[in-house]
Amino acid sequence: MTQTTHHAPDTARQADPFPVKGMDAVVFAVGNAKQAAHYYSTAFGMRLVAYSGPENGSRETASYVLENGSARFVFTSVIKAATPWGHFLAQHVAEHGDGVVDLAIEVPDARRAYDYALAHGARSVAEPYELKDEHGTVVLAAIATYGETRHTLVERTGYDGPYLPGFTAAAPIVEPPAHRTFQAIDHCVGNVELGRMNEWVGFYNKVMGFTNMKEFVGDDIATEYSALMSKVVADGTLKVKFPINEPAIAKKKSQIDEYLEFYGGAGVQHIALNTNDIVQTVRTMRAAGVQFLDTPDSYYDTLGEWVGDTRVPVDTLRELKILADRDEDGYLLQIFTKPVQDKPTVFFEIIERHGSMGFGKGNFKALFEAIEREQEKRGNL
Ligand code: TYF
Ligand code: FE
Repeated sequence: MTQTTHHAPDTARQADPFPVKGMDAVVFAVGNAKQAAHYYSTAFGMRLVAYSGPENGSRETASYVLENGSARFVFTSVIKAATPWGHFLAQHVAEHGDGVVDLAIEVPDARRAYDYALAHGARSVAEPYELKDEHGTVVLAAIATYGETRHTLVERTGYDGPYLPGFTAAAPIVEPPAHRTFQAIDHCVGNVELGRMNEWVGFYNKVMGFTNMKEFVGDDIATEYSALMSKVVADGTLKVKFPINEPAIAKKKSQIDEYLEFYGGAGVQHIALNTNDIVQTVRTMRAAGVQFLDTPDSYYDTLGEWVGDTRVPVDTLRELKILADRDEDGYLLQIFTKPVQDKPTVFFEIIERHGSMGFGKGNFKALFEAIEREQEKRGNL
């Protein structure tokens, strides 16, 4: 297994063949976008900012745009399919349940990014096109990634509307919580089929010039307890980070196999969200009814010995079931929701970083055991 550093020198950054500004949006196709918008407002503390639907000229789909800091989620559902896009969304929901159709990336030049991607082996799903209104012009193009997921490349330089031309500004559904629950997308994780992780890592290496971060789960850890293998690719500035998981043949049925079975193939597994105050965030979200994975008390009995001092006392971590991990660069605090739909597929992570750019490797054992307890409850282990 190879290991490459993620600290790109400045000269390499200037020569970045595929510059990105960051994640533009995570776009979900769901059965009921109106209710999803309500859940992400009331339970996740996001703010509705834009809408597109029959009232403003979109007869086929309804889309709700929610934000929290720089994190943007779009929830789309089909009202009455009429075009190939509407039929695709309807089929996506029928086949996969509620899930992510698009990990949209903001780029300085969408045509250039698209041309580079295609020249390096990407499959096109939408040639560059422009959307215009009184707020300006947005250039978009899209390429396929794992499963039925795509990356739309979004160039919004000079555009000052609420999301995209065709959307109108919308007021929050409820008053957002006094404490901001999270403010950015940290990473977006994909689950791919057995034996295909390296192929998809290679895809991001070639098509986007992304490099491998040092954290990975290899077959050593996989057979011991995780039942999955994982590698992380990121752009040179670490603004966009995509871990890729595949199932491993281990003692137990992999959580990745469970996902692939119920999702109906490869797709987005979890979205991690940055917070500056995980304690307040978890209190707010728990009070609003969000369910998080449980962690046994035994984890906290020994935590202080190896993780050292963190901003949050161990007793508070124990009370809220927050995990902690430390590496040579610092530490992180993290927690995982249970799946947010009836299928055991998409879930979320809340993460507070203090120096560490890792993914919680020290927690993999406790985390994967917690996931397996849930798998067992579902009869899928
Ligand atoms: O993104 C990560 O790598 C961590 C750990 O099924 C992780 O959040 C990896 C696989 C998984 C759940 C969490
Ligand atoms: Fe994660």
